[in-house]
Amino acid sequence: MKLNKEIIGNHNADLNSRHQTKLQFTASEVANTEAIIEKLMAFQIAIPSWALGTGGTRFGRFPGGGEPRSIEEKIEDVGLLHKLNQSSGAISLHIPWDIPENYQSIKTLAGEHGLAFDAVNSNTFQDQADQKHSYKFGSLQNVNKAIRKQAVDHNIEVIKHGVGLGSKSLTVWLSDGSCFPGQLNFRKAYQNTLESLQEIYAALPSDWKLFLEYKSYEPNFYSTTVADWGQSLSYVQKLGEKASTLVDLGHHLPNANIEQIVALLLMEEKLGGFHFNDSKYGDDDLTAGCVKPYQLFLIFNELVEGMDARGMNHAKDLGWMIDASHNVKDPLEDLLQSVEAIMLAYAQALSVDRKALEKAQEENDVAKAQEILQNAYRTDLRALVAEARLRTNGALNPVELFRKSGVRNELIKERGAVTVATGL
Ligand code: PSV
Ligand code: MN
Ligand code: MN
Repeated sequence: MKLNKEIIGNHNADLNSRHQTKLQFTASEVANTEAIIEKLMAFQIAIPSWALGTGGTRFGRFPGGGEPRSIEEKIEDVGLLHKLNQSSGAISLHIPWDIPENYQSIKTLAGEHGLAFDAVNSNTFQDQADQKHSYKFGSLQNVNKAIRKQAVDHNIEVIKHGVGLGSKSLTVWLSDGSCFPGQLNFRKAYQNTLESLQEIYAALPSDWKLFLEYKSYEPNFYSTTVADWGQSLSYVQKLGEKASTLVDLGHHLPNANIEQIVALLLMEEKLGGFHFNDSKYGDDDLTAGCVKPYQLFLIFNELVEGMDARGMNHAKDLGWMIDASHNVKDPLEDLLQSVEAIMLAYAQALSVDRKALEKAQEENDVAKAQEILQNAYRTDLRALVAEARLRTNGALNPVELFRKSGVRNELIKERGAVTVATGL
């Protein structure tokens, strides 16, 4: 047992008096602290199985020690995160980086850690050793029907794994596109992709959802067949009710107004969920909120505004997931930091005085509207996020406890000093 209630309890007892002072101050500054804490307590963010190892880039990879070598060890790692923050209660698998074999025992193990299975992800952007056809020129868009069929069959296989584990959604990200002008007939590529997606959609169980991720470029650098939110929306509207768009924060062209995209997708009832991460340049997959925390807050501001208006539940109605990985930090510390940043942005958005904001907007009082948002963003709400953890038996300071309790060393002893988790 790497972390138990006693260790967490002692850590909290040590930090509690300082925490209470901060909490009281925050409560004196913010009107609705209890309501915010309650929402935070219910909030869960799924952890991708591929973020549990050091990510690497195409230039090199520097694996850390004690990385998980199997699905079981990945579940154990997410279980550790969840014990620390009580907000990471789901894991998202990527097939075939993960190949679940015995559904029952994997489900039992996840249950012991209090984890559910979030969206399953298909992979038609790499060739696998046992694969008949190559995806070099695309998968669902491919000019060759046999290749399209292979990619469709793979997605159906992924759905079957998800059904075995109790997952309720499939996320499709395609690297399909072209590298040079003239390589692709755009309309044919669109049509082939649509027909392939329709076949996958037809295989979805009735209570499942399909999320279609978009990305403006990479690995194809001239065109991408699902390049932006408008293109994703055009596919999912044709697919039907169970299909919606997934917003990965790193998949936009520079300076895109992501919060406006979020508002429009919500309005169209086609916002399926998120891959949270942050970036300076492109799809950098950095820790959520590490470069542009104000943007993260503005995105949550639209979510709170748009979802509350239609009675949606933030904890249940959208797929919230992290999609970040990197070369230089302990992946578990990084994930704890991402979850914290997301919770904080959510708390800040919940603290916005909506009535006052609406009034300022109706009166075209630009400076006032800006003041309201900036005031919410600049008020330190970290004590509320910590309090939500305290009330759910998580740790007041997860990163500090992770370090102090020597969890990584225990993992290294158990799994080895050089281990490579499966993933990109
Ligand atoms: C592609 O860049 C992506 O964001 C998709 O979500 C993939 O499934 C994931 O990264 C793989 O790392
Ligand atoms: Mn993603
Ligand atoms: Mn990405």
